[in-house]
Amino acid sequence: MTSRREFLTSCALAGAALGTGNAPRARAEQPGADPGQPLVLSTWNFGQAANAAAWHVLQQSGPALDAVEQGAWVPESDPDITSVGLGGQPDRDGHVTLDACIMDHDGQAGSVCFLEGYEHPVSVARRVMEDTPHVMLAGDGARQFAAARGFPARNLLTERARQDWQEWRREAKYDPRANAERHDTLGILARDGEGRLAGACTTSGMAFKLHGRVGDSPIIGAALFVDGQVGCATATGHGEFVMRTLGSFLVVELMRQGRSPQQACEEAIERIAADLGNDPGEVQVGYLAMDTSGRVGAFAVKPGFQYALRNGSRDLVADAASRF
Ligand code: SD4
Repeated sequence: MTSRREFLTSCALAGAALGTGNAPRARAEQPGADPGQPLVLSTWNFGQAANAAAWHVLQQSGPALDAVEQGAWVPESDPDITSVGLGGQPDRDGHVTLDACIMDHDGQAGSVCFLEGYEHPVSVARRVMEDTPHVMLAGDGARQFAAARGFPARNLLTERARQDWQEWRREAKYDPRANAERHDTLGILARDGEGRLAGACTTSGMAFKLHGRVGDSPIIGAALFVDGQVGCATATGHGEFVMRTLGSFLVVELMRQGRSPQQACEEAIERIAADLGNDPGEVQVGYLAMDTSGRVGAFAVKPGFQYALRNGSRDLVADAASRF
């Protein structure tokens, strides 16, 4: 007996092989960096500003870990980006709750989830990584930790986000919004001049989510994974689909087995697409990856996913190819 998943997987792979049906729209390798040169990649077009901050660190021979943290600060502090940090849209009950993580080239990782009232969750995550024997702190514990480490508390709910929330409440239906059209999570990956990799991910998550909902962004292996000997990957979009397939870990493991970053991103998206049939509907997931030699991959469930790349000669925003 063939399961639905096996059936969809075999149809999708047959379609891709024949170049018919829902075959990926493009399979070109993405531009990368010259061997040995620094490189920074970020999700979405707002990642270009994050890349600029990260690039500043890399240009001064700073470590990739500092670069991704500094890059993540940019959307975290930007009140006009309504899906990260200050200005992020609140949950169903009006709370801005943040998820973030950071990972280093040697496998060290730190994470916070369901954190309220601190503008830079990525830095709180870094302190979890560097100052504690733990990987992840949640909710009130994360908040107490941030306070104890001297991070300044701040109300992150801007007037614009509050108005959006009130408008949503007036519609009187409970329908968490995945805010893909609002250019969601920042995932940022960097390689420094020493060849060290690092990554970070930061978000306010799905708009108007259930209070307490945690997405993929703080989950090591879901929205971020770094292996200094292989490569690194990050994810954006509908976190539940990324969490169920542990997408970034999958991308890095596929690179370990010999896939290029592009092939690895496509195969990880295929795991998700196999369960979507012919129509992804509202579902969007984008993966972004680089390997230790500076090759880059990017692929999404459907059109619209952009990523930003910065290296010595390029500073660009590109459209990722997609499965549908
Ligand atoms: C999450 N991937 O929390 C993040 C951001 C998001 O629609 O919700 N995007 O799932």
